[in-house]
Amino acid sequence: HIRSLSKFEDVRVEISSDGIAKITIARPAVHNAFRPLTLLELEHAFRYARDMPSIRAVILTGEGHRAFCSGGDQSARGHGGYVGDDGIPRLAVLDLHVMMRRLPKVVIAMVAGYAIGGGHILHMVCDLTIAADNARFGQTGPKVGSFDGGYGSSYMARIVGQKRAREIWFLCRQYDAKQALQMGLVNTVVPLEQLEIETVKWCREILEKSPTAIACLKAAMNADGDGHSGLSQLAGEATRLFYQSEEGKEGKNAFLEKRKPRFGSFVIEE
Ligand code: 2NE
Repeated sequence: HIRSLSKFEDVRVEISSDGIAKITIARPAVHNAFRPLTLLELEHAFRYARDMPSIRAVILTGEGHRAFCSGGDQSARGHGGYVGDDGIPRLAVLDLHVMMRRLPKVVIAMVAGYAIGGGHILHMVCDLTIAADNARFGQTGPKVGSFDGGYGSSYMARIVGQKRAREIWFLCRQYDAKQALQMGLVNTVVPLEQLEIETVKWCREILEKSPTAIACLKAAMNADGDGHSGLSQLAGEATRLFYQSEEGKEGKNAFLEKRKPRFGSFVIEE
């Protein structure tokens, strides 16, 4: 895992000693637009963050101060999707959204400069967004022949309301950090030079809290919007806790020891 992370071309992963993973999209020449390789590396990075128990919070950001992310790299856009080295057109960013929502840890978008198009949706899918005062937000899909009808539309409408979401998509305007704060698109706005300090401060406050409570709350807040998949995420948290109980272990041990399980002593406490 660690070796493969260090070989990344488009994404940088840094991990602090207190358990914060900082994932940076590093393509500043194109305002951190993502190509298929970028998404593959982001998937690996988020999987790593999920699997490492020592990682408790994740920051997603873009390199430099000019952009968080400008969405899909239009030069990689082919017939039916974005085409990487294997020649297969994909919309892999949609899978990344699901992965970020299913990560049982808090993901914070740290946004300086443009969060535009698919880059805007990436920050929205994060649990929290800390914006610098130079941040600019917006969609471009109807201008550049694209749209995101998944989280990019319905989840956006849940955040900002139906009228605003329709305005954002149908007019393709840009909004500054103050407007984004008023719409509830971001959690706070800070001067650019304070951005990383403030984001780390939020992470450290989260690190002091119960990881299980946070994982369950995230799953609960996703559950209504994500249908069966959301319920499965929430129920998965319950299963994970059950596996850790003596009752859960008795079932497994009885099977492996080829005997009847002894559940008689377990009671459901009110
Ligand atoms: C972000 C924005 C508004 C910034 O404008 P400006 O004027 O400050 O910068 P400029 O000159 O446009 O960009 C700097 C360089 O980055 C490249 C530009 O082509 C330019 O390159 P050079 O001319 O210096 O060589 N660049 C910027 N964004 C890029 C991109 N997305 N792909 C490839 N190259 C890009 C302005 O740059 C802008 O509007 N960018 C395009 C935003 C956009 O339309 N993104 C795609 C939306 S669709 C999407 O993301 C998507 C989806 O909707 C559904 C599924 C999957 C993806």
